[in-house]
Amino acid sequence: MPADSKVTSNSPSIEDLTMPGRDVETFLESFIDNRPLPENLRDGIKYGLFGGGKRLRPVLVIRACEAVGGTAQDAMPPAAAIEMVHCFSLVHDDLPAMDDDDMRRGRPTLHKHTNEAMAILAGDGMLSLAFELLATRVADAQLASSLVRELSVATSDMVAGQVYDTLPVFGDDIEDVDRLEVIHKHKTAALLRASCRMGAIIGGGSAAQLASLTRYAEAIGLMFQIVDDLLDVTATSQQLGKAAGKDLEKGKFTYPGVLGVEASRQEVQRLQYEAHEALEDFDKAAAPLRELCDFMAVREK
Ligand code: GRG
Repeated sequence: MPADSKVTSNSPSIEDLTMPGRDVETFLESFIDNRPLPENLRDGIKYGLFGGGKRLRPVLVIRACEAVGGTAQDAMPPAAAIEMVHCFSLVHDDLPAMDDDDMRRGRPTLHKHTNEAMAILAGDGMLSLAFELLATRVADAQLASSLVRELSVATSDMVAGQVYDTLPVFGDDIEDVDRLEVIHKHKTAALLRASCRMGAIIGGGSAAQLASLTRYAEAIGLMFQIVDDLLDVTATSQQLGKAAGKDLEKGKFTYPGVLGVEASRQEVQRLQYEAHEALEDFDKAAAPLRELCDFMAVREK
C-alpha cells in the first residue's frame, strides 16, 4: 500500500473532500430553476436532487478532470449530469416495485413525500434532463457527443445491473463471487467509471491517462459496493440515513454474505491498493483522487 494511502487524523474530512460538490449543487439548481417545467415536477426533481447526498460522482468528474490538467469549471456539465442520473436511480430504486424504501438521505423517500406517480415522473425527468444538459451546455459538439456516449452506456449498464440483481436470469453456472462482480460492475461501478472517464475526456486527457483513470475507477467502483454491503451489516439506520440490515432481511446476494466480513474487508484493501497503483503515473494533481479512494474505503455512511 502506498505510504500516503492510510487514513489518519490529519486526513481530509468528508466535507473537505466533497467541497466541489457544493458548486455542482449551485449549477444544478440554476439549471433546474431556469428550465420551464410544471412547478410540482420541478419541486419533485429538486427534492430528489437536494437535501443530502455525498456528491461522490460529480466530485470524481471534477477531480479526474483536474488530474489531467482541466478545470472544475470545464467539468461542471458532466458533473451535474451524472448526479442527475444517480439521483434518478435512487428515486426509482426506492419505489415499492423496486426496493420499497421509506427513508433516503435521512428523510422520507420522494414517493413517500409526494406520491408514486410523481416519483416515477421526477426520476424520468432527471434522466432526460441529464442528457439535455450535456447537449446544451457543452459547446464543442464532438466533446458533447463523447460525453453523451459515456453517460448513456453507463446508465444502460446500471439498469442492466439492477436487472441482474433483482430479476436474475443468469449466474447458475458461475461462481457466486463472479456473479457478484458482474452485478456490481454494472449496477454500481458503471456510473463511478463514467464519472472518471467523463472528467478525463472533458479535461483533454491523453489515451494513457484515460486508461489509467478507467482502471482507478473500476477498482473504486467495486470497492464502493463492498463497503456498502459491509455497512448494511455493520452500521445503524441512523448512521446511514436509510434502513440498515435490509440486504439480510431480503436475502440479498452480498459480498459479506458470499465471502464473509473479514474476506470482504481484505478485498476492500486489495482494491484500494489497485486504485492507488492505477494513479502511479500521475503527479500531485491526482492527490484528491487518492484521498477520495481512501475515504471511500473507510466511509461510515
Ligand atoms: C432503478 C434504474 C434503476 C437503477 C437502480 C443504482 C441503482 C440501480 C440503485 C440505487 C440503490 C443502490 C443500492 C445502488 C448501489 C449504489 C449505491 C450504494 C448508491 C448509493 O450511493 P451514494 O452512497 O449515495 O453515493 P448518496 O446519497 O451519497 O448520493
